[in-house]
Amino acid sequence: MTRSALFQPLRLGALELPNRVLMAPLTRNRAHADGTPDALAATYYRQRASAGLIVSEATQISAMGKGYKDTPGIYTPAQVEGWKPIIEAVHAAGGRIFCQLWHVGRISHVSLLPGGVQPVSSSAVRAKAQTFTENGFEDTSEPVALDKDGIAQTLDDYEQAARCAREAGFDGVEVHSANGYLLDQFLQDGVNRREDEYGGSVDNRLRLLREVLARVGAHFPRDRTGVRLSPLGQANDMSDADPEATFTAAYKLLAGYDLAYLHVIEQFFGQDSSEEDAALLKRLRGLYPGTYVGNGGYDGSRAADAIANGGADAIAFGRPFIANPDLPERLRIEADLNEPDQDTFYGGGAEGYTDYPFLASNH
Ligand code: 8OZ
Repeated sequence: MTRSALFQPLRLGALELPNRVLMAPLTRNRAHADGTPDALAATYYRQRASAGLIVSEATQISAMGKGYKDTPGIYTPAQVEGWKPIIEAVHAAGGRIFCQLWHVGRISHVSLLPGGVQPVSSSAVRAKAQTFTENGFEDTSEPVALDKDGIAQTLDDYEQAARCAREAGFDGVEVHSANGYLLDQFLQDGVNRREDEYGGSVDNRLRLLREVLARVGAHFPRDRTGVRLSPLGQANDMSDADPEATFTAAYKLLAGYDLAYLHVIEQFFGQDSSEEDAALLKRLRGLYPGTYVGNGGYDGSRAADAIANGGADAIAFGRPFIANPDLPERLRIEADLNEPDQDTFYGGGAEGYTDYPFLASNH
């Protein structure tokens, strides 16, 4: 199988992508304490502008949405001003960038939240998970269940973040509903024990996602909105009594939305997926007729195969894009890849961020 399937243009909602090699959202923890991105992010993202689409690192929608040290936000004027030159740099280099809208819910720590308040979630169920704070890795704090006012506030925050993303100049937004963060905490019943209209039936557990999409829709049309899900995800202490039923409902819901794309984490780094997992993903895939972006465990040839056989329309690469700013060209010519250095993934400066080499011919 050749790599050519990766380089067929793709209509993704309102956008025309020159290739199907997407940059996955990647948390890098190099923003300032107030959530403004660092100026160096313009270099980092510009270097990767040959991606069919860049999805930004997860970006909190509010102060309560923050769960890790030095992640960026998209809810204040200073943050909007901070993102503008980054987006301009990507556009000037011929690229496209969506903002990943993120609320961590219970995956946070009191030291990261305004006034030291407890994190929020669907239910007051603490995650057996860690986050990183000014003091290194720490256990996540005990959350409180969002009440009706808290849900209303959270929806206002999503809308405000979408407004800010639009003002900053992002080409679209990806709603992060994966990896055990707030929207996943409502979706999956291992956390969601609510007895109101946000809990119980899967239709109820999907209510917050529907409401978030409605509010984000005030600023980005659906053809500039993607959603990320992790149907196999046990990350951040997630579980569901019946993942197939839950994610069948989620895919069917989103299939009716005419989104720019559905982005699915199919495999987690370092975890082999079982045959049952692969079969489940395939059954779910069959439920989604729109543009489908796969992520996790792909290399160039598996990605090209998946696209050629209808398994995906595009593939988002994470770790390979950290280490290879010119990843599409390297995949096209089957060049060697730089190896990512895990020690510089989270936090720090230019090292391991903007200093990975391009191919000699490809500056
Ligand atoms: C790695 C470290 C911190 C956060 C995710 C936003 O898993 C993240 C994340 C990844 O979606």
